[in-house]
Amino acid sequence: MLHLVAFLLHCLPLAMGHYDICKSWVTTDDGPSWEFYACQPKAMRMKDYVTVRVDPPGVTCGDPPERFCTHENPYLCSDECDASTPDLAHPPKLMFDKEDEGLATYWQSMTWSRYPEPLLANITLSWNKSIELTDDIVVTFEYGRPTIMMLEKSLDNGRTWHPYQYYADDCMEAFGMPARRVRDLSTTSANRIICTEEYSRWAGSKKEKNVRLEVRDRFAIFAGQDLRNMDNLYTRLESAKGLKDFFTMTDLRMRLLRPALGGTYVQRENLYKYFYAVSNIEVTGRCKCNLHANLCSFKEGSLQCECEHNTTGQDCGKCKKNFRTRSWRAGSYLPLPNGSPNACAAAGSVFGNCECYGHSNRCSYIDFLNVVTCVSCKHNTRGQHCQHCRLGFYRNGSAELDDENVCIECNCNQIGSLHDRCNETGYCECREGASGPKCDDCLPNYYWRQGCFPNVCDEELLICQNGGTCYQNQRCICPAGYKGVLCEQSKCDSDNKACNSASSTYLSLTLFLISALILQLRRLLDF
Ligand SMILES: *[C@@H]1O[C@H](CO)[C@@H](O)[C@H](O)[C@H]1NC(C)=O
Ligand SMILES: *[C@@H]1O[C@H](CO)[C@@H](O)[C@H](O)[C@H]1NC(C)=O
Ligand SMILES: *[C@@H]1O[C@H](CO)[C@@H](O)[C@H](O)[C@H]1NC(C)=O
Ligand SMILES: *[C@@H]1O[C@H](CO)[C@@H](O)[C@H](O)[C@H]1NC(C)=O
Ligand SMILES: *[C@@H]1O[C@H](CO)[C@@H](O)[C@H](O)[C@H]1NC(C)=O
Ligand SMILES: [Ca+2]
Repeated sequence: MLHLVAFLLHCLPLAMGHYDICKSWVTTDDGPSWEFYACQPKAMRMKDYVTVRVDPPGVTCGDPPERFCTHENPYLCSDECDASTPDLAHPPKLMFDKEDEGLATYWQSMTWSRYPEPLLANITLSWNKSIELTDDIVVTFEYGRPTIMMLEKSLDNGRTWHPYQYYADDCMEAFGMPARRVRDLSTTSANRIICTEEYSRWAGSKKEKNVRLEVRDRFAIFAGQDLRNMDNLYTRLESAKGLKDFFTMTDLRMRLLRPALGGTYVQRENLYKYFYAVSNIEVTGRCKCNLHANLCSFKEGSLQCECEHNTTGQDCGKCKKNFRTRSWRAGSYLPLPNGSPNACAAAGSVFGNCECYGHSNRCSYIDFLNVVTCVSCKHNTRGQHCQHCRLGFYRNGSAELDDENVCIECNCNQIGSLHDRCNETGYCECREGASGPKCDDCLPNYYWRQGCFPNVCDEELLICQNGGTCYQNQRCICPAGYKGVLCEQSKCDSDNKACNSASSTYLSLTLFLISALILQLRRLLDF
């Protein structure tokens, strides 16, 4: 019995208890029926489902075979890496295998023989599925931890990447960031991206092998040190902006930027002791199923949520066909303890048969028209069935009507276009002189300046005369002595007096002005 209690206590934080059933058959006064709850799959060892890629392609050791030594034994370089000999090869898959007690198997890079060129390697893990971390990521390095590395993650299968955590023996020097520890973060900074020095300092290659991304410590900010108050964590995950996403990813990339040095500087005469060796990457997490599934299975090489609540998709991210009366919503951890399933509803279950293509949660009966219509169409749609796009938006012809992004903003240039509307292919109606789909360009022989205006001058027909230069098609900058739109007029032409040079004109003009001024002053003083 005591054993069992100890076991349960041990498992509690990892399993995180609740939300493990999606529905149950209950008997009420009205008879038996299904009751639905928010639900999520159990945490798993995610390394079992990952595909890995190591870059650059030739960075794995052993091709050609290479000798290496260790920091503890720097001059006994008898170890060998040979990709063609199974016993001596160190391929990437050894970062994810099951290890017999005491016998580490590891991926290893080539040595830093090209010093001072940096020794760089990327290890990219891809799940082709959104997953949510439930425990620390732990990367185990044999022969010493890197002195500089960073983690990046992607939420969109590797299309875009974001920094996740920085690691260095000197954060300021390596990344220009002050060193921080997760333990010092507060409730408002729980999803801050930090640089830590805790896992990069030399402490002997056998003693300190692990580099962590601390998930538990971040959970503990809300749930307390032993993660007892999970209710508070779930409440925060639901309400704090960006917090859930912080623990979510589809891909993880480790960028190894400088290997263990075993001291303060690199010994050029023995570069065979500098390299990376990773024996294990532990990622504990669950499939992200938007609280609509409690099972996640590995099918055809990919993880896939087994969706309930009439949802579908890899992450249960949309409603099944014919269940789109309401727009799709993720389940919610709240209210505690069972959450809200936010299930998709069958067409016809609300107000007869009013289809809203998933853009509205509500239908309303309009008495005098005797019609049922969708209320507050979202996603920039409008119409009785939310089947049209709002003004200023156009329909994406290749998207289904129930796609959240079916209406695309016209984005007409406010100055260049006549109005906000555009045609079915997104073309706006342009004012005179403007062109381009959004009317943000000018036709030839027009220039842009808060709208399109006909060129005043150019290099072809409207050439500035008498050595004038054309300024941005807007005006001619005339040399002294000439004026007119194209500098075509000599200033002397209009004077009756013959003027010899421009400067004499200016001089006489200046003299005239000064005398006029003196005259004015005199009048004022006399007054
Ligand atoms: C590692 O990935 C980054 C992008 O995240 C890229 O800029 C860099 O060149 C890659 N390094 C190597 C060694 O492939
Ligand atoms: C990723 O998962 C999707 C959905 O399960 C699947 O259709 C696709 O083939 C997978 N892609 C790869 C590269 O495995
Ligand atoms: C999903 O649809 C089925 C079939 O119509 C129905 O029996 C079930 O109750 C629905 N589930 C939810 C959560 O609405
Ligand atoms: C239109 O929808 C299709 C299918 O969903 C999508 O691939 C495409 O990117 C969309 N086009 C635009 C301009 O958003
Ligand atoms: C939209 O306008 C552009 C430019 O005037 C035109 O080429 C295109 O054919 C129009 N598309 C439709 C569907 O009318
Ligand atoms: Ca291993």
